[in-house]
Amino acid sequence: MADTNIKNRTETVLKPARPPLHKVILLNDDFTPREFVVRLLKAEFRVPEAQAGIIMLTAHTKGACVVAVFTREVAEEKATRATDSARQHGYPLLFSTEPEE
Ligand code: TYC
Repeated sequence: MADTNIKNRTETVLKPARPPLHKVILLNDDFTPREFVVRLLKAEFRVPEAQAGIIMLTAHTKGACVVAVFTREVAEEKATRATDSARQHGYPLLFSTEPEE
């Protein structure tokens, strides 16, 4: 008969590791208008008006603020896209990315 004793068997099920997340960070500058920052956060990151205002003010007062977290590729793409959009409007606004601890 086949081995029917299922006692004492162990099985290791390996789950695929979750990809590490990266933060998109909004940096303050002295030139970009507040309203433009809020508009860009809403358009590029789909952040609601109230939250966009809080993120903008946090960056304005503290120097930087985390906007959102994504996989590395998506975070870099969104940061580049948002920064490019600011450049196209003539503003020095900068978004950067860094890995989440
Ligand atoms: N500091 C800018 C001003 O006073 C506004 C601003 C806020 C710019 C946040 C960038 O990430 C920023 N016009």
